[in-house]
Amino acid sequence: MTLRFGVVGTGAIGREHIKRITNKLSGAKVVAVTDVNQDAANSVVEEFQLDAVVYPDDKTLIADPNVDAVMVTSWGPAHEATVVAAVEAGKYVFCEKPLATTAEGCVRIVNAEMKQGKRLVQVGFMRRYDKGYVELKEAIDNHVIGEPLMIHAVHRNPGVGENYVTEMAVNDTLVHEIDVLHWLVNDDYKSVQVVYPKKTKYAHAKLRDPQLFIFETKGGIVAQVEVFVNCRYGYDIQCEVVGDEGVAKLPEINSIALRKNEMLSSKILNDWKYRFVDAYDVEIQDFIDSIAKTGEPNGPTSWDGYIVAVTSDACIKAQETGLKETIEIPEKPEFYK
Ligand code: NAI
Ligand code: ISE
Repeated sequence: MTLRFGVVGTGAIGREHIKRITNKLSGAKVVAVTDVNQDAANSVVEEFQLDAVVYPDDKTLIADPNVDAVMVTSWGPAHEATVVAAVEAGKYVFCEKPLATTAEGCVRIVNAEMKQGKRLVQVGFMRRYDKGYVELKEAIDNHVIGEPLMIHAVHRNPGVGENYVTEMAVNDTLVHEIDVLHWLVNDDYKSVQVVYPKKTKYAHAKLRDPQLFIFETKGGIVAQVEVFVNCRYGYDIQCEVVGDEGVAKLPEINSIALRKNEMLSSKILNDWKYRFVDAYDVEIQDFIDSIAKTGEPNGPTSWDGYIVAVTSDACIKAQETGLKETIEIPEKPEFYK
């Protein structure tokens, strides 16, 4: 069986995913695309020589009987409407983060999916497919480091545009840690506090940068996450879990150690598309394969997307108040267990 994708949003990551589905992965092809910028949609068909229809909008794309699965790679605020419409039409959905920009929006998606009676949606939390995070989780699950006590994590981007404001450190960037850290340690968040260190001279007026998020889980683990999106030197993701029997740390990326000019150096990447290239491949291949095998996607669910949205709301409140804010994680429905 070939899974036929319709792609909504042919910007940066939309093009990356179209490229990997077309040139690298197996069991799927892109048969339809749309973008509010029709030139972008047309150019992607030309660039990757796709045998695909260019639709004027998501509604007409979803209605195409040749589209089995909708890939949502438009801007975050547009995700909810497309995902709900696709689920109501009974289509599979691979949605990039965030699932929706509000917790209420995620609830509407969860309800629409439960009404269909089977899992249709996978959210693009690709770190769960990254080799380093998978090894870290195995070490934790196998009690190699004993009981996890603390997590130190770093999420650094070289720079951001003028449209990236303080809240986006949560909705656009921290969302990856919100999802992956509680998954790593099998625990739920209880509270969050935000501390603003001295501001970098490279951040514009509407952006506090860097920011430090301090989470506490129900089990008592403290996770501190630095988000620094104007670090200049590269794209740098770090994660260290401290246990009572040892410490496990995300490996550095594979690179030769260069000895030259009285220096010992190794490479640092500069973009998410390179740092997580393998993880994106594996996550989308898993989406394709599990639908072929079981009729349902197997990766992060709409419920996971909802939990991230609930946690993000508390983080944004904590950004505003400077106080320790409670995170109320709702009970998971049987459907998602
Ligand atoms: P982008 O701005 O490069 O591309 C978004 C595209 O969507 C644009 O071409 C825009 O015209 C189109 N679009 C917007 N609203 C639309 C609508 N209603 N219908 C059809 N097309 C629409 O943005 P980028 O970087 O590709 O991000 C897209 C999504 O992917 C975002 O939600 C972002 O958070 C997520 N993302 C995830 C990453 C990850 O590491 N998992 C990395 C980068 C982005
Ligand atoms: C981007 O949208 C991503 O999802 C990247 O993984 C993240 O590092 C970056 O901060 C976001 O802007």
